[in-house]
Amino acid sequence: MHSWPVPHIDSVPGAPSPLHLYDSADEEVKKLNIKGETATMYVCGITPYDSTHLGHAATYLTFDLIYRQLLDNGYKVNYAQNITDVDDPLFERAERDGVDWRELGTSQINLFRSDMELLSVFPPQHFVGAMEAIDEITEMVQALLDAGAAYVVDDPEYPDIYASIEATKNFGYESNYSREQMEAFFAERGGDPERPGKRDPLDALIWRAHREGEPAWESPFGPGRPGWHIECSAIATNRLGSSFDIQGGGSDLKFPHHEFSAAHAEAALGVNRMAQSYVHTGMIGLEGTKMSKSLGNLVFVHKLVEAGVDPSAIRLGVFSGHYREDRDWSDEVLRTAQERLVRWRAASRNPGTIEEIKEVIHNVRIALAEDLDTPRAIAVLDQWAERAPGAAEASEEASDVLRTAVNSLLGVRL
Ligand code: 5CA
Ligand code: ZN
Repeated sequence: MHSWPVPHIDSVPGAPSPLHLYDSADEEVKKLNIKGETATMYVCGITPYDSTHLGHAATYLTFDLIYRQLLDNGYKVNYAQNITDVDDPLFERAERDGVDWRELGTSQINLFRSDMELLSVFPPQHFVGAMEAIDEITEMVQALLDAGAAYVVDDPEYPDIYASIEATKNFGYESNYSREQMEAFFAERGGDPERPGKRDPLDALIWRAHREGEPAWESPFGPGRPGWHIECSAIATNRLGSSFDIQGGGSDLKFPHHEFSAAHAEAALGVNRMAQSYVHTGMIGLEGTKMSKSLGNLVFVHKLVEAGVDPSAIRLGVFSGHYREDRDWSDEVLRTAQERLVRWRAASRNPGTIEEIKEVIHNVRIALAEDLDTPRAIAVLDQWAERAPGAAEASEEASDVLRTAVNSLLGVRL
């Protein structure tokens, strides 16, 4: 599927700082160890039944910062993202609104693309819908069956296929959750612990046999549609290889989704660890409650922009908190970001000497390289803006360098 245009950035003078990120599996901040000249990143994409809200935007903005850090460090980035364009929430919403679920998906994917473009988010080179990936998903289901890692439930009417939680020895390494936590999250987040015929209540669905009224695709094991986790295992590993650098998404995907995506891929492809780093963003809420489509407490990117909000202010608002913290979006967060943008823009017209600016950029880079410490990077720029105008005469070179750095590293246009 086509994605959206690549934002323009220029290279930033001075030395980059190697990127360190918190890995949920190893539970520590680690230096990314990239082999060769290309970093590989997969980020779980949207389920397109409602428009992009600030929560989704914050997650994709976080991985956009990672992308920009990798570019600054001289790497190419091979980036893949899925679209869960076949799933129950889509069918339910389409039914409720009396529209075709495919049309609903298409319209929301279009909105997502335009929101990402408005926010100057780097697009994935591989933007792949589940429907486009049916063949590769059925191949992986077959590989799991062949390896004895999956089984068909004993139900002649609905012969669904499940992957066994015992298929990989290190299952659980990604989330580090206890069995109790796994059971709670599995039931809460789309799992079916009560399904009769499963060997373990936590076994995950990888192929759902056709039900009346649901879309279905032919496969060697009968008509049906893919389970959720295997969609990401197949789309990621077929584009990035059986082991890649970063698997990303919101913290709500830590379990079961990322645990099973990794386990399915590892069992099917015979690797120990699908991703070097599992990176999770905190949940954005509104007045203390997680923003979610099912609750309807949403702030939409395109509505803010239509109301005249500068996308750079949205980025600054999101980056004013640390990406791993659950945090609220509010009018106050937005107002503070808008005021900051005005101050920075004024300061960038007379920013100080080129030496001062290089020091500021160095400190911004160091903050971002330490697990994307955006609050600290913003504080560095706030201090600079307070001091400027420092020089007696405006330096065009200093203005250019400062604007280039803020645009390239943070995606904020001054
Ligand atoms: N299609 C699946 C992933 S394969 C999915 O979770 N879709 S989603 O539309 O529900 O979410 C898209 C991305 O936004 C996911 O990475 C999810 O973790 C993230 N996300 C959802 N809600 C929030 C929120 N309130 N704050 C931050 N990130 C969020
Ligand atoms: Zn996913």
